[in-house]
Amino acid sequence: MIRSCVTVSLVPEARGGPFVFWDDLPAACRTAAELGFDAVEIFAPSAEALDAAVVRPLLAEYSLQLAAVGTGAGWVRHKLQLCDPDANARARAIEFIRSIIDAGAALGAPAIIGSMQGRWGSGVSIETARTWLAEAIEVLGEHARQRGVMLLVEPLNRYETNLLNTIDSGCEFLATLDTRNVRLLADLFHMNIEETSIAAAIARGAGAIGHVHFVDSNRRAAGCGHLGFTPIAAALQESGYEGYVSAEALSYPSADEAARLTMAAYRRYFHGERVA
Ligand code: LER
Ligand code: MN
Repeated sequence: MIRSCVTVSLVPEARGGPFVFWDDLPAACRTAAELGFDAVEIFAPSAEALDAAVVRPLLAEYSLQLAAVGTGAGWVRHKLQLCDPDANARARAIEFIRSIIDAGAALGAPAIIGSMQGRWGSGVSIETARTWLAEAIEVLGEHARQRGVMLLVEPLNRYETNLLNTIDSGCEFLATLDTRNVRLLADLFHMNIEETSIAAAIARGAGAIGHVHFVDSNRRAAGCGHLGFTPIAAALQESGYEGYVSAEALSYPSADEAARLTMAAYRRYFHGERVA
């Protein structure tokens, strides 16, 4: 069964970014639970912000799962990324991601590598960047496996990376790895920029997709842009996808309204319900 999830950012530097709830994890969990979400996804500033002693009781209080944790704070706060020309900076990027993997794993959640994949350029060739990215994901994928969770790698649109932009490029990348512990994150916003057909890309990525960012063409809540969700939902269901569709959307017109609209779209497209 495909389950519902909503994002919470605890990263002040990410303000204005595509997250539904902000800053207050207990309040976000309360609203998510009231609206019927199965899980939350946390964009945390550091591993310390994911302290299991604090987060686990909160999730239990509201009967929520933790679907995933983001690592992008390594980029937005510390300008770390896996293809930095400086070997020390690459090592720090790996350490930051490892710390988030550990914190997420203690709560049963996989970590996401999106913006931390970095980019080639500034003296780094595309071949070198691909080699560094593969070496890092190999090590981090196995690290996650030892902690009992998957690792998620997210293709991003061309304005955010020049490495992994499509589900096909993600599948080709995974095929070069020895580790089998890495899955792709299919973000419908990025896909709406890069894919010829979102539904066809999902079908080709069957089995490789481990998480979905459920959002519309303009990064507002699903149903508030021009994506056609009927074929997208059908492709996910027909591909046997059983993970979360997680609202990584702008808190527009407000956080509560974006969450409410996402839940209505989730019920409509994944459960066939007609909800306002
Ligand atoms: C960034 O655009 C994004 O989609 C995030 O999920 C990755 O850091
Ligand atoms: Mn995303």
